[in-house]
Amino acid sequence: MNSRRKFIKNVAFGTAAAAISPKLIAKSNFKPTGNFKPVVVSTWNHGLPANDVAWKIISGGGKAIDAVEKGIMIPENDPSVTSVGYGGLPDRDGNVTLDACIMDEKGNCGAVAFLQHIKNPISVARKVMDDTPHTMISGKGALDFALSKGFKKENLLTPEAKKRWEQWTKEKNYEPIINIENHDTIGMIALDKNGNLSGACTTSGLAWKMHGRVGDSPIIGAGLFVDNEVGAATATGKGEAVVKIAGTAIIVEMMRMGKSPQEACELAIKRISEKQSDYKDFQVGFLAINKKGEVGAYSIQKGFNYAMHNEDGKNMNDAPHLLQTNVRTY
Ligand code: SD4
Repeated sequence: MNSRRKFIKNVAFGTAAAAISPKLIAKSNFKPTGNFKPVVVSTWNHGLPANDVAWKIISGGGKAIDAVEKGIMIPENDPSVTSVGYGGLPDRDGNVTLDACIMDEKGNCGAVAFLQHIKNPISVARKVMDDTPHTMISGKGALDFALSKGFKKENLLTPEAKKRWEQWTKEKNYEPIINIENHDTIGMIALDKNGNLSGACTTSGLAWKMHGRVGDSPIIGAGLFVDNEVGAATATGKGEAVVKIAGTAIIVEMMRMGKSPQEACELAIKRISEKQSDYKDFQVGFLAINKKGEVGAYSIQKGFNYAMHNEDGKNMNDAPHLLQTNVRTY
């Protein structure tokens, strides 16, 4: 190697070494061993019945990836949950279009976006992960794929959701309201008895959205991210805001660098508030766990809650939030 190239190589190495402190390198190799404290957490009230199913699998020694898939199917199948699966509120043209993703302890992932007529998009996402070389399939391709895998084509627009859409078409006032229109996505993350982390996220997205709009929920690194060495995170709220900061990816990276799940969620919300000047007008909530089974949650506005189930039992928890008073009243 000539001396100039050698010099450049040394300078480049020196710069990289200076940029990454030994402390951070040590933290990034953080690998807790043994004695895992299994836990499952999910966004919002419908997380409780979803967690019941997931916890049964985990407490019986099952895998986190199966727990999150089966758990999340509960709100997908529930017509009273109006922002997930069957019964989800439609887009502005009256179509129910669904987004979902799933990620396992090996870093495998699968997602579907803009999927119509299939009640359990999370299971289609699982098939994308397990049976294809791809990570995301969308629209008609996702529907064709689901049908080829034996999923049933169904009408997902319930009479109640149709009524609400017809009501909306009278005014066509598209203004997502904090904690009402934005509140139903389920993100679930879990740690099983073998210390493996997995996560899943599923939604019908923002009510009355533009036809074809895809939010954060099916996007790995936005609505969901899992790294089995470190932790997992999921998001709810205005997807565009989450996508703009790669929300869950940065939370997991902050945990890798030594932040607790709570600190990491707070820093991600802070990032939104620093970069997005209209942050007071919408809601975003993050939920995270680490390999030690510690949990963190934080949102912009008041009102975000999450369900937790571990060996001590199950409960609902209100997340702390950035703004002390909601800007909107309703
Ligand atoms: C989206 N993040 O499509 C979803 C909506 C949501 O709770 O989370 N609702 O933007």
